[in-house]
Amino acid sequence: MTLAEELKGFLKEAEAELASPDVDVEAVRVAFLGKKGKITGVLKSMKDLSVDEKKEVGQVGNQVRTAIQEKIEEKKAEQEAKALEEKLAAETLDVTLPGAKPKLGSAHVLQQIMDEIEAHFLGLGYQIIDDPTDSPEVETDEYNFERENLPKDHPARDMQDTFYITPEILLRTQTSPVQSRVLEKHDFSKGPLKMIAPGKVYRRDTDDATHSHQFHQVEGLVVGKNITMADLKGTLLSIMQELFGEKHQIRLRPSYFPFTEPSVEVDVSWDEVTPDTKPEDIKWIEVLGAGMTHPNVLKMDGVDPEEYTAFAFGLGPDRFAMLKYGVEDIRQFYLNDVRFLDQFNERGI
Ligand code: FA5
Repeated sequence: MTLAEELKGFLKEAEAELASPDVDVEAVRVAFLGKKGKITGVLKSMKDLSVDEKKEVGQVGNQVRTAIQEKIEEKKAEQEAKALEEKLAAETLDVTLPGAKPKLGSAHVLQQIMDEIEAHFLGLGYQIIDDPTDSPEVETDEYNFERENLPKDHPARDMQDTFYITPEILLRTQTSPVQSRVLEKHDFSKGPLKMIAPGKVYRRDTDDATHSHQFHQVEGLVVGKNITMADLKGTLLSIMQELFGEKHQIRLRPSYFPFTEPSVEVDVSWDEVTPDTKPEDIKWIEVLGAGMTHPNVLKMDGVDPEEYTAFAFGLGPDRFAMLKYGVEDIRQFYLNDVRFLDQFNERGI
């Protein structure tokens, strides 16, 4: 067999090997075209041939090399296409599978309670005062204390120590100063004043399970003609039943605030009260302070106490949220632990 014939035989051999679907294309390339491959081997053995023969074998060698090269490329493309097809078939995308849900946040539980309180009072025709001009968190001693009938030497100031910026400017301890800021501007020719003021307040209280140095209050004030304790009681009963349920009752207990006279503390029944409930079985929880606005406070705000009477209350939404949801430590509201906050996610996610 001449070298040329041998070379042509390699093409047949390579074609036969490449015919198998799973052939290792690279191995075929190395075997035929590699440095130590069959074609190189034949070409190396040409040295004893005549010039014409060398020329012929050289040409055949190149043709066979190119032909095998092409066959290999074809096979490679065929194998890649097949692999892609198989991969696509195996990785079928199920478009009916549910997508990945993004985690949505929700209003903080304290904000939810405040929103409920606001919605209730809006329904009763109250104005909501939350503009920082009328409801500043950085307050003056005058509005926070003096206008609330708490002059500088008043012993009741000890109950509400705060953070001072200067001796006359402080972080407000209560939302009561908003009463004076709004009342002094109120035009009674347009009707009585009915307002609530929700907001943050600060006290130098030591943090514990039921006290925080920063918490929330919602102040309420109604000033008009013939406003009585009965109006106060009905109003407080309505908000308590809104928050805790129709069957809960409230109880007013005498108390003391320098800016109201008489003053009361309000308890709400822990459980529902039915006509069969014995009074001694009711468990009462204290939730807020309230009373009939002191004549001195009305006078300081430019209102004649002979003509107008008023009631006021100060709710603590943090304590409400604790009662409503059975939260045992007020500090939980401020730690920003999402696992805790998620329980109150109004979207239920
Ligand atoms: C007052 O702050 C009065 N200004 C309320 C008031 C307004 C009375 C109008 C009469 C007329 P008191 O200090 O009791 O009152 O606070 C009111 C409510 O705020 C409490 O019932 C309680 O719910 C909440 N509260 C008071 N201190 C804290 C505290 N450190 N942490 C969390 N909540 C508190």
